[in-house]
Amino acid sequence: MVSSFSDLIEQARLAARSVVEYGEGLLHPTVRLGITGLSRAGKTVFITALVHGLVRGGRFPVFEALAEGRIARARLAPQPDDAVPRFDYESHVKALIADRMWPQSTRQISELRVVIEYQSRSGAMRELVLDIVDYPGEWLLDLPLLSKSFEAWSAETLAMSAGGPRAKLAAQWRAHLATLDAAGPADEGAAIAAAQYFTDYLTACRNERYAMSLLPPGRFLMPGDLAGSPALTFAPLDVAPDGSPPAGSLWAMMRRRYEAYKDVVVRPFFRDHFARLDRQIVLVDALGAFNAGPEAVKDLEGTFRSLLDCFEVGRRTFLSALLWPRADRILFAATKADHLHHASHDRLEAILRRMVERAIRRADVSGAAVDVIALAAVRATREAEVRQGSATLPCIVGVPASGSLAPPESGGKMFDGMTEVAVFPGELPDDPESVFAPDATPFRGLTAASAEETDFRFVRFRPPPLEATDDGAPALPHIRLDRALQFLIGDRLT
Ligand SMILES: Nc1nc2c(ncn2[C@@H]2O[C@H](COP(=O)(O)OP(=O)(O)O)[C@@H](O)[C@H]2O)c(=O)[nH]1
Ligand SMILES: [Mg+2]
Repeated sequence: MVSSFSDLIEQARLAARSVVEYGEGLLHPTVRLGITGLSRAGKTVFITALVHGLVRGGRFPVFEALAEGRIARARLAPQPDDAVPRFDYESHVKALIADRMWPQSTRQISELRVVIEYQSRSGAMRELVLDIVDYPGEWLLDLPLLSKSFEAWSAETLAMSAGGPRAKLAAQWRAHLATLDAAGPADEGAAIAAAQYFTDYLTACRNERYAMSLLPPGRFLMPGDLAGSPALTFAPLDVAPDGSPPAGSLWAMMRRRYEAYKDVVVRPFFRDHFARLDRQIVLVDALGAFNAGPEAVKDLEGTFRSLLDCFEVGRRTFLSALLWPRADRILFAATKADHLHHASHDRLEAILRRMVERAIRRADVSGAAVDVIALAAVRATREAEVRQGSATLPCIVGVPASGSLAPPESGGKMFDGMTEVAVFPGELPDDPESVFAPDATPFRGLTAASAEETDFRFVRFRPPPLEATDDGAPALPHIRLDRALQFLIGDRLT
């Protein structure tokens, strides 16, 4: 539904752009691939490994064009958008391969263009331009705000903060909220305090012990150059979902700023970035959620619903068939699967599939193919069976990064960054349903199994050395990265 003049203008801008891009796409077939996920989900590592594999020839048996020997060359090229930082591929590769360190984390959008020269199945030489866009998942999760009033968002945010582990984390903010008079006169001091308490609550939720994922507005956690601006100085109020504020009230002020947030942050992101994507991979640190326990798993499922809603928001807001739907493939990927024994990779995928299917049933994503995968863009571990008494445990072996704390059982010493350790990573349940069963024995997290097993949940393994591929070129080991690549661009290289 076109609801306002500004939406009309936006539509016109989008239409103009997509006509231009359509024309360019005819000359140079292009795929704009969005890589998103919450902070630390694994975006930088994923892009670095993917581009390295394309440019240097990784071991990608499931990626057909490469496996069939039809890719002549893949090279980096200057990106099309002048105002977007370039993805710093060279530094990230150096960190990963030369230093065997994980790349520095970044908290903003970046872009990289790869040109793939390939032979089509009919024998003709062709080029596919792959524009990779790395953007924070926190921005994506803001999109549903576009179709939500301040009052509706307030009610929803308050309801969510009332249950589970969130209730405790929200206590201070809610106590402050209870002192506010929404209909009373606007007060900058109250707005600043409320925004601060609210931000503290969101930050606490994001703590990896809880691994809560569903936390709009995203810029509250990564404000960038908007820190301190009115568009980021608001918070939910306890007001009627269908009410409207008296003039000059705190409520009116909060509502205006909420709308400003949408204008300054959410709409430009939608128009300049999201609406232009052809394909999308959403990286999720699902293991982080499994480690944190059932509440985080429930939260993760809510996140999938929100994510699918995001793809739906576009359709509802912008009707033109030329513009929407544009993203025709969406892949949800659980990252860091090398933290599990391979016996659990399929189980992880099954649980993910189950979550996403439940979400798809509610959101209408017709027009886009949706799939799920469990992968490790960089495989930092190998597998081993370790005897413990009469039993053998399926373990993973890797080098913990130096400094990361060894578990208390080993005397709390520090890892030296050189020595391998074998870890029993815990097992996911065979039956995905059992993760969601409300009664019976609910899933308690990966390492809740038994006491003699050590809590290695937060061990960070160092990146691995390169391994030689069949043709001798050294490549980064991975898990199912080639399958992701096949789903995302394989059909464009036939
Ligand atoms: N073992 C392993 N760890 C990973 C992998 N991908 C990411 N990580 C870990 O997750 C951290 C965050 O990854 P990064 O790509 O920077 O996340 P981003 O914030 O989404 O860009 C890294 O520093 C690594 O410790 C992977 O494939 N395997
Ligand atoms: Mg990053």
